[in-house]
Amino acid sequence: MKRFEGIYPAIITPIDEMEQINEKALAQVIERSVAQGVAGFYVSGSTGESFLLRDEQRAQLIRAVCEIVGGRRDVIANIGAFSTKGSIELAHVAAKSGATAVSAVPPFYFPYSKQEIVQYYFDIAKAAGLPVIIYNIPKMSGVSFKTGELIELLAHEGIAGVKQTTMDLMQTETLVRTCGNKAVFNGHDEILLPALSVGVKASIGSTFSIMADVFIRLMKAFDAKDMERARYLQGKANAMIKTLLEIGIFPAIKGVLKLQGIDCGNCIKPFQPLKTADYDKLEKALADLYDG
Ligand code: NGF
Repeated sequence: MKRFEGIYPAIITPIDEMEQINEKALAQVIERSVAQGVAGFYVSGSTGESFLLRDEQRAQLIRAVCEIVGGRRDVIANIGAFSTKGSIELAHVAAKSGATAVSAVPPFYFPYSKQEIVQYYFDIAKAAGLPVIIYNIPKMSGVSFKTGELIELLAHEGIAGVKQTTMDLMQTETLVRTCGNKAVFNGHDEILLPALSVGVKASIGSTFSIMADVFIRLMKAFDAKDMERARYLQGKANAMIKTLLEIGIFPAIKGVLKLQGIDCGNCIKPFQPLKTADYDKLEKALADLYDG
């Protein structure tokens, strides 16, 4: 079973004024993260505005990320779509493009039974030809897995892990302890340090695209048992995350990237462009992040 360890940016999708994917900016975001030492990338997730992209754009994005990364790092592609068939089609794109694994948000909007959701994952695992990582994000998907349900899903040989975008650290701890050979990813950047303390080894997050260096140093401090330093770095990151959340996490991340010299455009409408006052706040938060 493939082991996943380290920091995985959930990458944004750079777009131009026509809402077409800007592959040049995508390459810049990826190269900067590779240089910072990330373990891999999570593409076409929430941060990538995947549910605002057309199907062919999601396929284009997955292909482009795999091509740019070129096997140097892991690529996990979120292929979760409204239907099982749609998810499997994207999984085939990911497999052909050389992705390391696929991930899938549970089917949402319609109220499915747990049995239908479990079958959705089993169907993907059978068809994908790649390890499958469950995307547990109750706040966005509206699907709340009980811990026992996740354990049951993780027992399937095709399911390689779960991405825990939840503050429920008790659930995360139980999964780490009981599903030994499966990957349990932290999914909330603001609780990376507590997640490490319950045994998590890998984290997928939106803010890693703008400050992977801070989180990589945090993980190193944790491994070196330097808790004071690790807490300091989590605090620094959290002050930035507070500002991002106040402005709106995804538009704000694109705003920071612009300030850092990579213009990724705005978020797809109905998201609205940032205002000058937002950029002022982000500029200050960035300066605070790197002072000392
Ligand atoms: O933005 C959310 C929504 N979660 C992301 C991350 O889990 C999204 C998290 O990094 C992701 O992995 C994806 O793009 O699919 C937060 O933005 C961060 O912790 C700030 O709250 O829950």
